[in-house]
Amino acid sequence: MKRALITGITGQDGSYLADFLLAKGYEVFGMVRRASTENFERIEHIRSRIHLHQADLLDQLSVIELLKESKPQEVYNLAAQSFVPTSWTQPTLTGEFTALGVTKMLEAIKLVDPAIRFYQASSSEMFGKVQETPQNENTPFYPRSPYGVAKVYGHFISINYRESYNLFCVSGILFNHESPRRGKEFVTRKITDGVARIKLGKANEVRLGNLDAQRDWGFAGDYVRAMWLMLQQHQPEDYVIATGQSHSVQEFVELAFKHVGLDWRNYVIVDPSLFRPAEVNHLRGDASKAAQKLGWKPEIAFEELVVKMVEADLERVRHT
Ligand code: NAP
Ligand code: F7E
Repeated sequence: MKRALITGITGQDGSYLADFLLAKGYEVFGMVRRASTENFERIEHIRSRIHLHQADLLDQLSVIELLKESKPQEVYNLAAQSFVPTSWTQPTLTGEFTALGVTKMLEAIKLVDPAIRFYQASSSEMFGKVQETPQNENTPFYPRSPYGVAKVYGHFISINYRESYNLFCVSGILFNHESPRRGKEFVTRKITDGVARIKLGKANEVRLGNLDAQRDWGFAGDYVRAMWLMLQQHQPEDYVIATGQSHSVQEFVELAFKHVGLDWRNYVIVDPSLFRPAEVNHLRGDASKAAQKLGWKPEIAFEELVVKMVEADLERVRHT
């Protein structure tokens, strides 16, 4: 039985990856940080089938002990401060988790078992003010937030440990991916949660920022499959994972409201306080390398994703 360790297992991607690896027959270990109340909502359904260990990416020794205890063959490093606006209000902490945390895990791997295969959760936010469209593995980075800057560090330190110590490190440059398990502060989930609450009479409006921003949105369940595929290859390489299509925030809003028979103009308020100090206006990825080498392609299209998220929020709000 193969063993995998997931950092960030309580997050959106960690929970889908745990589902995926369990279905593949893996023994799954998850790193969780101590909190005054447990935050295991997304992994409640598999709680009895996974092993949870307390550690923190900020604490080097705890990460070393975690590797010694769990003895994984694969480590998926998904833990990070992942919300872009918070990276402006807590830039140092974001750098410590999202950038230096990667080095702490790599150092632990080098020390405990250099044969471990390592996946780093890189991000399309690294492209930021895009230098070409669509973006591929060779597109230069121009991050536009402290989060994006921290991810560029995590990306290159993974490449550096691969080249310096011959570790099997891969970096998945994943474009935005969403699901009913997406955190409610991210724009897609904020919209679908708002639509459900408005439709069911529990809210009158949803306040949003820049409706013109465009993203290449896919489904998280499809994207965790790509993470696994990257670690099964002979050579460690980096891959862009994306749908190749981009849509504006306004298009997402329109579709979500239309699905429940409402006109979005009556409910959406544009709130300038939600605009960002520096915006990433337009992202669109080219995942042809992943298609060719990994045989990966997304299965859920944009419209289906919007409907899936609205339906899940309607169901949840009805029962709360
Ligand atoms: P998420 O839902 O925000 O989950 C983040 C996870 O990291 C949570 O489990 C969180 O634990 C954990 N974490 C944060 N700081 C930690 C620390 N110091 N020590 C231990 N755990 C810590 O993020 P996601 O959407 O699943 O994304 C997964 C990863 O992919 C992140 O690295 C993100 O930056 C990256 N990424 C995401 C996307 C996307 O569109 N979703 C695209 C590209 C890259 P708590 O539950 O305790 O807070
Ligand atoms: O914003 C605009 C906002 O916060 C998307 C993270 O997973 O994906 C995510 O980062 C766009 C931005 O995601 C609101 O200005 C408008 O242009 O959903 P988001 P993100 O910043 O793209 C990348 C790939 C990651 O790696 C990150 O970890 O939507 N927008 N109005 C809004 N955004 C939010 N959050 N809230 C609004 O009210």
